[in-house]
Amino acid sequence: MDETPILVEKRAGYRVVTLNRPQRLNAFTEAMHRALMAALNDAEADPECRALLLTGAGRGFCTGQDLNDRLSRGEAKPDLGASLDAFYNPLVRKLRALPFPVVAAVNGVAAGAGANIALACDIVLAARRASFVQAFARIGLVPDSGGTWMLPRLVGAARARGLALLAEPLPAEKAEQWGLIWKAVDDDTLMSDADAMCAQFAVAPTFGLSQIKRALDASEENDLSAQLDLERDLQREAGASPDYMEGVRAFVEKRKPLFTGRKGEG
Ligand code: T3D
Repeated sequence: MDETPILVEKRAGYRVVTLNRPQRLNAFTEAMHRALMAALNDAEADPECRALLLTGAGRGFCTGQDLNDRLSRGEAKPDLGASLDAFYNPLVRKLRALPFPVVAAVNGVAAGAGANIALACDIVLAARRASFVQAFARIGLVPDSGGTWMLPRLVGAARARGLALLAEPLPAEKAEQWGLIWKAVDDDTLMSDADAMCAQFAVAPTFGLSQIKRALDASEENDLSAQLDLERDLQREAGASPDYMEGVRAFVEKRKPLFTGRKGEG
């Protein structure tokens, strides 16, 4: 079952990365963590890769840590802090820092760290059959992989507390209504919708989009004055990119822009 825990497909300008342990609803083992991080590093190093689509094989997206894995290896008292340091935290940091948009296509249940890894992606599309479960409280744990940081910011304090303490599944449509995700879509159009979005990103001004990611992430900590300074710095760099000039020329010439995605010289 674990021979290829991660599948990678290269498409024109983007990659599809599939969590591939469907019999366990794509729960994480160490091998899957290592393969996923390798796939993300590989995508980052490829200048042709301008977006990434993350999804799950089978009927689930991802159910977080594989709860059988350590028991079956006889690990009675694992250090979960060490596990977060080694695997989950670097994964969330990497997803946030990738210099192109990451789209999560949540095809089914997303539970525990699986839910929060989806939420760490830039855009979350979810099939109507999907749900998001902060399953941690059911087994005496704390929402991790950024859950306690993202939930209150996305849905507000009251709903964050309810989701974390009650650990009830939140259906995709309600997740959209609450602002937890971008959109709930029909089950059978999820992948074509996510593909279309990545194809759009694959011809977008990628460097500019990476600056947007940086600005929005920094805004979580900055006051307005610091954010204005950051916007100035990022805008200076974006304005020096060839894609900015191409965008302006295309607008004036009433044609479609042809973006390189690159930062440009200097
Ligand atoms: O440990 C650390 O390193 C620290 C980090 C922790 C991060 C975490 O993610 S902790 C939270 C771990 N995840 C969970 O607690 C969720 C466990 N899963 C569930 O509660 C349920 O599977 C769901 C509510 C998500 C879905 O329920 P349902 O009824 O749709 O499916 P199911 O029958 O429970 O699951 C189908 C199979 O997948 C089943 O196996 P079986 O009986 O057919 O052989 C089930 O055991 C397996 N499975 C699902 N999730 C996991 C899993 N096996 C191992 N680990 C899982 N997380």
